[in-house]
Amino acid sequence: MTVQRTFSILKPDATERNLTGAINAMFESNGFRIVAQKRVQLSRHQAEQFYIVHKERPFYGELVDYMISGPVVVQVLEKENAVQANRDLMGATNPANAAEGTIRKTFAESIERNSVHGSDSVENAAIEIAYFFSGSEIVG
Ligand code: IDP
Ligand code: MG
Repeated sequence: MTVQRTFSILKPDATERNLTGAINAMFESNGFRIVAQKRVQLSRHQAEQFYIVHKERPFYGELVDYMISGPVVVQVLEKENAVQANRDLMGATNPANAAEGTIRKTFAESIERNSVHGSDSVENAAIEIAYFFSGSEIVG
């Protein structure tokens, strides 16, 4: 196992319900270190580019509207095997299918308003981290 970094977003449904501390507590109690974090309002362009892989999906337009509907918290999380470990802690995309104890089972409102984003591969983690953070903003 090697220490990895993954990219995380606390989505607008989480900031709206004042859940940023509760979700961060789940990260920290599960051994993640939050090595970078900032609260931002995404522009439409940023949200469109971030989710460009889903451009052809029927939910793309609504997803972009949702992601710019309020502030988000962008983060870098560090842990051994962080990418897969965070996918496991987040739970399934649809909270109806998410396991007990996962963030999405605990907090998500719907398949769209599912509280958190987490990178799905080490390669995408590096791309997503670089999209939002400069090297000097990440303090391990
Ligand atoms: P993930 O966040 O678990 O990796 P993806 O399939 O990459 O899931 O989808 C990105 C985001 O798009 C989801 O987290 C969710 O907010 C939204 N989304 C995914 N599938 C649907 C859907 O069928 N309807 C509405 N929104 C969706
Ligand atoms: Mg995804």
